[in-house]
Amino acid sequence: MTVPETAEKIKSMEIRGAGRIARTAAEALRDHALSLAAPDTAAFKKEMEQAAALLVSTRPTAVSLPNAVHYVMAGLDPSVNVDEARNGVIHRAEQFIQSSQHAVERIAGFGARHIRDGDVILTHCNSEVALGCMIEARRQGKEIEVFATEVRPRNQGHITIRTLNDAGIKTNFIVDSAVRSFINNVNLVIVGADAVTVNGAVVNKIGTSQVAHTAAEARVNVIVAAETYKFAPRTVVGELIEIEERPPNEVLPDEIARTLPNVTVRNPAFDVTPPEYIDLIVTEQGAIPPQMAYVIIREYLGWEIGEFNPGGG
Ligand code: RUB
Repeated sequence: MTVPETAEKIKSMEIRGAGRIARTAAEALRDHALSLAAPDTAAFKKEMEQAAALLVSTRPTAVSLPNAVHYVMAGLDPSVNVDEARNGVIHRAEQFIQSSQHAVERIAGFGARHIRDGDVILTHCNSEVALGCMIEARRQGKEIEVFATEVRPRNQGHITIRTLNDAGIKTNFIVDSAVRSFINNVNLVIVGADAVTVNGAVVNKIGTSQVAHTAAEARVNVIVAAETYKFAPRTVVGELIEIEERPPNEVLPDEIARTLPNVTVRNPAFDVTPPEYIDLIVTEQGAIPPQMAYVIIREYLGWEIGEFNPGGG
């Protein structure tokens, strides 16, 4: 798939979910590097940077995307010949894809440890790592049951219930607004993340903060499953995560909206759950309380407070 094709598929959400978006972007950069007929390293670098910028511009919230692109592009050494520069990019892209897949597997293992036999788990949206934890728990023989939300407006819950069904997990499908009605039937919430900030706030599908708030009120633990590349280094220097606002017609058909001139449809795709509502973030490096997010950013993404690098990811 070409870079513009990949960018279009990420934008239209044919490819979605923060981990998949990151791996697909790394693949697109690898394939672009392979096929580029650049006369020299400077021209190669320029073309690669344009491709990287196009990919990063597709969806603003999932930090895994700029983190992946930054990781891959760091393999491009401008001081070597064009073939060496090409190999550098290809190598880093392969490394990212492999370590991402490995991270997803490790998180499933770590997350499953926090799931007990008989647990009833609520999940929101469609997260491969959150689902990975549940599927691994089931594989270990734990009898679990899941409540999965619908996830308006894009219905990612439909993907979630198919995956759970196929894994043989007893599942209840509910509308988003039914979370509070069922929270007392549940004893654990597990969700994924698009971004984790330095103070341990989690950015995930719109509605996650309502779910977490409801869980906190009911004293139900909330676990977030997130690879380290979902942690946002630039929040260390005070940058905020941009919340993507998607087209109104995802929520209300244009033909109805047209008849309602006084109505504005707002469609933010993500929201921010404060660290107070989160008990644990499970990463491939182990489980941490949200307050330890800075350690992940420093140790695994190599960002120190005070080392502000304007060109970095
Ligand atoms: C997806 C979403 C997921 C996270 C984590 O939103 O909010 O919970 O991306 O997913 P969208 P994963 O459907 O708008 O991309 O664990 O698969 O990376």
